[in-house]
Amino acid sequence: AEQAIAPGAVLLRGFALAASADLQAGVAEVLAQAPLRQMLTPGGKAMAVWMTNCGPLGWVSDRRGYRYQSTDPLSTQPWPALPPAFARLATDAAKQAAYAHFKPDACLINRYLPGTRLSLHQDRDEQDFEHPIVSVSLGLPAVFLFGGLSRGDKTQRLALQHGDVLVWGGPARLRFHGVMPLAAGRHAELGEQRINLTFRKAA
Ligand code: MD5
Ligand code: FE
Repeated sequence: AEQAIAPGAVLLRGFALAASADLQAGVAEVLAQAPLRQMLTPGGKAMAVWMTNCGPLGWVSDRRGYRYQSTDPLSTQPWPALPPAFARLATDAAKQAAYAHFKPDACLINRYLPGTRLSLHQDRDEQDFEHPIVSVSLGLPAVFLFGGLSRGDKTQRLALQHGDVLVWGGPARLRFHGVMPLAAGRHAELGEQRINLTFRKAA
Protein backbone atom coordinates (compact mmCIF):
# COMPACT_ATOMS: atom_id res chain seq x y z
CA ALA A 1 0.00 0.00 0.00
CA GLU A 2 1.49 3.23 -1.19
CA GLN A 3 0.24 6.46 0.29
CA ALA A 4 0.93 10.02 -0.87
CA ILE A 5 1.48 12.11 2.26
CA ALA A 6 2.23 15.38 0.49
CA PRO A 7 3.75 16.33 -2.84
CA GLY A 8 7.07 14.45 -2.97
CA ALA A 9 6.46 12.37 0.18
CA VAL A 10 5.43 8.74 -0.18
CA LEU A 11 4.64 6.38 2.68
CA LEU A 12 5.19 2.69 1.99
CA ARG A 13 3.44 0.97 4.90
CA GLY A 14 5.14 -2.29 5.88
CA PHE A 15 7.58 -2.13 2.99
CA ALA A 16 10.52 -3.21 5.21
CA LEU A 17 8.69 -6.06 6.98
CA ALA A 18 9.92 -8.81 4.66
CA ALA A 19 13.53 -7.67 5.14
CA SER A 20 13.14 -6.90 8.86
CA ALA A 21 15.26 -9.80 10.14
CA ASP A 22 18.06 -9.01 7.68
CA LEU A 23 17.88 -5.32 8.58
CA GLN A 24 18.09 -6.09 12.30
CA ALA A 25 21.08 -8.37 11.70
CA GLY A 26 22.68 -5.56 9.70
CA VAL A 27 22.11 -3.09 12.52
CA ALA A 28 23.75 -5.47 15.03
CA GLU A 29 26.73 -5.93 12.71
CA VAL A 30 27.19 -2.17 12.25
CA LEU A 31 26.83 -1.40 15.98
CA ALA A 32 29.51 -3.96 16.82
CA GLN A 33 31.99 -1.91 14.78
CA ALA A 34 30.61 1.60 15.26
CA PRO A 35 28.61 1.85 18.50
CA LEU A 36 25.70 4.22 18.98
CA ARG A 37 26.73 7.44 20.68
CA GLN A 38 25.24 10.78 21.65
CA MET A 39 26.90 13.35 19.42
CA LEU A 40 27.41 16.91 20.62
CA THR A 41 25.50 19.81 19.14
CA PRO A 42 27.60 22.77 17.96
CA GLY A 43 26.50 24.37 21.25
CA GLY A 44 28.15 21.50 23.18
CA LYS A 45 25.02 19.66 24.40
CA ALA A 46 24.53 15.91 23.99
CA MET A 47 21.90 15.08 21.38
CA ALA A 48 18.94 13.07 22.71
CA VAL A 49 18.98 10.56 19.84
CA TRP A 50 21.77 7.95 19.86
CA MET A 51 23.40 7.71 16.45
CA THR A 52 25.92 5.90 14.31
CA ASN A 53 26.45 5.42 10.57
CA CYS A 54 27.36 2.95 7.88
CA GLY A 55 28.29 3.38 4.25
CA PRO A 56 31.00 5.51 2.62
CA LEU A 57 29.88 8.67 4.44
CA GLY A 58 28.50 9.29 7.92
CA TRP A 59 26.69 12.29 9.35
CA VAL A 60 28.42 13.75 12.38
CA SER A 61 27.81 16.63 14.75
CA ASP A 62 30.28 18.19 17.16
CA ARG A 63 31.34 21.63 18.39
CA ARG A 64 32.60 22.42 14.88
CA GLY A 65 29.17 21.84 13.32
CA TYR A 66 27.31 19.30 11.21
CA ARG A 67 28.94 17.49 8.28
CA TYR A 68 29.47 14.19 6.49
CA GLN A 69 32.79 12.41 6.81
CA SER A 70 34.23 9.08 5.72
CA THR A 71 35.58 8.08 9.14
CA ASP A 72 34.06 7.42 12.54
CA PRO A 73 35.44 10.04 14.93
CA LEU A 74 35.40 7.46 17.77
CA SER A 75 37.60 4.91 16.01
CA THR A 76 39.17 7.15 13.32
CA GLN A 77 38.43 4.19 10.97
CA PRO A 78 36.09 4.20 7.95
CA TRP A 79 32.41 3.70 8.83
CA PRO A 80 31.25 0.06 8.46
CA ALA A 81 30.08 -0.92 4.97
CA LEU A 82 26.39 -0.69 4.08
CA PRO A 83 24.98 -4.18 4.71
CA PRO A 84 23.66 -5.53 1.37
CA ALA A 85 20.11 -5.76 2.77
CA PHE A 86 20.25 -2.02 3.58
CA ALA A 87 21.33 -0.98 0.10
CA ARG A 88 18.73 -3.22 -1.53
CA LEU A 89 15.87 -1.99 0.64
CA ALA A 90 16.74 1.68 0.09
CA THR A 91 17.01 1.30 -3.68
CA ASP A 92 13.81 -0.77 -3.90
CA ALA A 93 11.82 1.72 -1.80
CA ALA A 94 13.03 4.69 -3.84
CA LYS A 95 12.12 2.86 -7.04
CA GLN A 96 8.64 2.14 -5.69
CA ALA A 97 8.30 5.89 -5.11
CA ALA A 98 9.39 6.63 -8.71
CA TYR A 99 13.05 7.48 -7.95
CA ALA A 100 14.96 5.11 -10.22
CA HIS A 101 18.60 4.29 -9.48
CA PHE A 102 18.84 5.74 -5.94
CA LYS A 103 22.30 4.76 -4.66
CA PRO A 104 22.76 6.00 -1.09
CA ASP A 105 26.29 6.72 0.13
CA ALA A 106 25.25 7.35 3.74
CA CYS A 107 23.04 5.56 6.25
CA LEU A 108 22.41 7.24 9.58
CA ILE A 109 21.16 4.89 12.29
CA ASN A 110 19.06 6.67 14.94
CA ARG A 111 17.99 5.07 18.24
CA TYR A 112 15.09 6.58 20.19
CA LEU A 113 14.39 5.43 23.74
CA PRO A 114 11.10 6.21 25.52
CA GLY A 115 10.95 9.99 26.00
CA THR A 116 13.42 10.76 23.21
CA ARG A 117 12.30 13.38 20.72
CA LEU A 118 13.82 14.98 17.66
CA SER A 119 13.04 18.67 17.35
CA LEU A 120 11.88 20.32 14.15
CA HIS A 121 14.70 20.69 11.59
CA GLN A 122 15.53 20.47 7.90
CA ASP A 123 18.02 18.03 6.35
CA ARG A 124 20.34 20.31 4.43
CA ASP A 125 23.85 18.97 4.91
CA GLU A 126 23.74 17.06 1.62
CA GLN A 127 25.25 18.44 -1.59
CA ASP A 128 22.34 17.86 -3.97
CA PHE A 129 18.74 18.14 -2.78
CA GLU A 130 17.55 16.47 -6.00
CA HIS A 131 18.32 13.09 -4.43
CA PRO A 132 15.54 11.64 -2.26
CA ILE A 133 15.88 10.47 1.35
CA VAL A 134 14.61 7.04 2.38
CA SER A 135 13.67 6.53 6.02
CA VAL A 136 12.90 3.15 7.61
CA SER A 137 11.14 2.72 10.97
CA LEU A 138 11.81 -0.34 13.14
CA GLY A 139 10.61 -1.18 16.64
CA LEU A 140 8.32 1.02 18.73
CA PRO A 141 5.85 3.26 16.89
CA ALA A 142 6.47 6.99 16.70
CA VAL A 143 4.54 10.11 15.83
CA PHE A 144 6.33 11.93 13.05
CA LEU A 145 5.94 15.71 12.68
CA PHE A 146 5.77 16.91 9.13
CA GLY A 147 5.91 20.67 8.64
CA GLY A 148 6.34 23.05 5.76
CA LEU A 149 9.24 24.91 4.20
CA SER A 150 9.25 27.54 6.96
CA ARG A 151 9.79 26.65 10.61
CA GLY A 152 6.52 28.29 11.68
CA ASP A 153 4.30 26.43 9.20
CA LYS A 154 1.68 24.17 10.72
CA THR A 155 2.69 20.54 11.19
CA GLN A 156 0.88 17.31 10.34
CA ARG A 157 1.25 14.28 12.58
CA LEU A 158 1.92 10.89 11.06
CA ALA A 159 1.95 7.59 13.00
CA LEU A 160 4.88 5.41 11.92
CA GLN A 161 4.97 1.69 12.65
CA HIS A 162 7.59 -1.03 12.55
CA GLY A 163 8.38 -1.75 8.89
CA ASP A 164 7.11 1.53 7.46
CA VAL A 165 9.28 3.27 4.88
CA LEU A 166 9.04 6.93 3.88
CA VAL A 167 10.54 8.40 0.74
CA TRP A 168 11.06 12.17 0.72
CA GLY A 169 11.99 14.00 -2.43
CA GLY A 170 11.10 16.82 -4.76
CA PRO A 171 9.07 19.51 -3.01
CA ALA A 172 9.12 17.56 0.32
CA ARG A 173 12.89 17.27 0.49
CA LEU A 174 13.44 20.47 2.51
CA ARG A 175 10.34 20.36 4.68
CA PHE A 176 10.80 20.85 8.41
CA HIS A 177 10.26 17.63 10.34
CA GLY A 178 10.75 16.00 13.72
CA VAL A 179 9.67 13.18 15.99
CA MET A 180 7.40 13.53 19.05
CA PRO A 181 8.69 12.08 22.36
CA LEU A 182 8.68 8.30 22.01
CA ALA A 183 5.95 6.66 24.08
CA ALA A 184 7.03 3.88 26.45
CA GLY A 185 6.38 0.37 25.26
CA ARG A 186 8.03 -2.84 24.22
CA HIS A 187 8.30 -4.13 20.69
CA ALA A 188 8.34 -7.92 20.33
CA GLU A 189 11.56 -7.95 18.28
CA LEU A 190 13.37 -4.72 19.15
CA GLY A 191 12.36 -4.17 22.78
CA GLU A 192 12.04 -0.70 24.30
CA GLN A 193 13.35 1.36 21.41
CA ARG A 194 12.71 2.73 17.96
CA ILE A 195 15.43 2.37 15.34
CA ASN A 196 15.34 4.61 12.29
CA LEU A 197 17.54 4.05 9.26
CA THR A 198 17.91 7.17 7.12
CA PHE A 199 19.47 6.67 3.69
CA ARG A 200 20.91 9.63 1.83
CA LYS A 201 23.09 10.49 -1.13
CA ALA A 202 25.25 13.03 0.69
CA ALA A 203 27.95 13.60 -1.90
C1 MD5 B 1 13.59 9.82 12.01
N1 MD5 B 1 15.28 11.22 11.05
O1 MD5 B 1 12.48 9.32 12.02
C2 MD5 B 1 13.91 10.82 10.94
C3 MD5 B 1 13.68 10.22 9.60
C4 MD5 B 1 17.11 12.76 10.72
C5 MD5 B 1 15.66 12.48 10.79
O2 MD5 B 1 14.88 13.39 10.57
O3 MD5 B 1 17.48 13.84 10.24
O4 MD5 B 1 17.89 11.86 11.08
S1 MD5 B 1 14.23 11.19 8.15
C6 MD5 B 1 12.86 12.24 7.86
C7 MD5 B 1 12.88 13.27 6.74
C8 MD5 B 1 13.95 13.44 5.92
C9 MD5 B 1 13.89 14.39 4.88
C10 MD5 B 1 12.77 15.18 4.67
C11 MD5 B 1 11.71 14.98 5.54
C12 MD5 B 1 11.76 14.04 6.57
N2 MD5 B 1 10.54 15.74 5.38
O5 MD5 B 1 10.36 16.43 4.38
O6 MD5 B 1 9.68 15.71 6.32
O7 MD5 B 1 14.47 9.55 12.86
FE1 FE C 1 15.88 14.93 9.48
